[in-house]
Amino acid sequence: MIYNPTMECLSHDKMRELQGKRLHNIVEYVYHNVPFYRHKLQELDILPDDIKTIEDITKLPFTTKKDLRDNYPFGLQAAPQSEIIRVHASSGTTGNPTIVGYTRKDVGIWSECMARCLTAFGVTREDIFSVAYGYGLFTGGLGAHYGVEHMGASVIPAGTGNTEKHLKLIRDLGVTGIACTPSYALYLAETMDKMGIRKEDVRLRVGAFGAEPWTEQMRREIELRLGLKGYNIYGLSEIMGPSVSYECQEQHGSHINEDHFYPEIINPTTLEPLPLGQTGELVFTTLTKEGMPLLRYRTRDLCSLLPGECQCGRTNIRMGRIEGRSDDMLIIRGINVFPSQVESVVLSMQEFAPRYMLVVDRVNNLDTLQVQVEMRQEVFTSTFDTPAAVDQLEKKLAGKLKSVLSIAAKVQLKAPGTIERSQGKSVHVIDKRKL
Ligand code: DLL
Repeated sequence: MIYNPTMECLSHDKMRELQGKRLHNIVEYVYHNVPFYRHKLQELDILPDDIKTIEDITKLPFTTKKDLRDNYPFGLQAAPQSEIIRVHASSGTTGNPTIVGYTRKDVGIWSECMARCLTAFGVTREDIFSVAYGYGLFTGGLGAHYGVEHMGASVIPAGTGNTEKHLKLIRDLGVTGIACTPSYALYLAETMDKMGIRKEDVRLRVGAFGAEPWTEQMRREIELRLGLKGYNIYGLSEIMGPSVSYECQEQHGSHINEDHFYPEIINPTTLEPLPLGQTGELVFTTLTKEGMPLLRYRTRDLCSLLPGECQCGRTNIRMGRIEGRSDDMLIIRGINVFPSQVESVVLSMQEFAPRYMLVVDRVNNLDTLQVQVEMRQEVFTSTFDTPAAVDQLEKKLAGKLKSVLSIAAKVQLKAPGTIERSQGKSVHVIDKRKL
């Protein structure tokens, strides 16, 4: 089944024509409604009427996470506040999160895009679908939730945590589909083992997994242990949230909802567009968004756009798996974490030297984060013999980290001079996960 055959199977030429029209409209819209873009376009001597076809996109300026940060919180919002009905936020590189406002039309388009994904995964109105992405500022929970409702399956808004209760519901209600991070899917499998629930005891048959990188090997393990078929779903809050792209039954790349999100691949150093099939940085332009439209947003995700047609009948272009990032963002339990966020917390506390290390690992299929920090000499001398004082200091730092990162980190205080110094570029992350 294809949810919206008109848009998902549009001929290449018709799609380019539609994208060209929409691009012109969005440039006109931001020119008149977002001073940031008006100034950028004026600097480049571009008027909205100079953008006529989709090929003209290369004339437009890029937008970066830094631009969002510099214009925190609402600087890039195009719609008046009275039209914004939802606000989400995701981690920024420093203290400020990235704020994204959605109009009613945006939420409608998002829900439809999500319904397209679920339909491609084989979900129907008969399914009972559990959403176990985080609900809240993160786009995963509400984004998936609205999509399930939009297509008419039954949604169970499980959220994260409460895993045993959730598994009981999965078994007792005959839940057939689940949306969560791939690592949480593996954690569910572990917990099932502990609770003595066998995969034969549950009716799960389809999983919508994304929000973090995962491998084919992880897919096989999840499928084997939960007895379902796992599909990749990709997205980012700045552009929309989950549903920017999705796998079909062929599982050969993910189709992009390119009538709404126009993709380009660029060389992250020269910023030159790269041909189909080559790996580079993925860039998106939102073609229809009202709340916070973005021109040529640099996602920092590295991947390629796949040439050729898909056997499933959809014509919208496919992207390969995310192969890495061109910045230092980590994704820990589905949450984006920048080492610079940890640095800003460490630097804000007198007790510590600016020496820290993030150690990321995966224990029993759950990501763990340990933050090692060197104490200043005088603090070390005064607390060294007092375990209670060390404990208190660890708790203080852990509390501040939790509020900035939104995930718990285990803190380990170190004696001065004990965190390894690197010879070249300083290293702040040891990632022991094999992804
Ligand atoms: O993770 C939105 C989402 C929610 C996608 C649920 C899929 C499912 P952010 O928190 O803004 O939004 O994080 C976006 O996560 O730039 C990628 O680096 C990474 N990412 C998201 N989906 C995938 C995926 C959501 N399927 C960042 N594979 C993106 C690999 C992914 N990485």
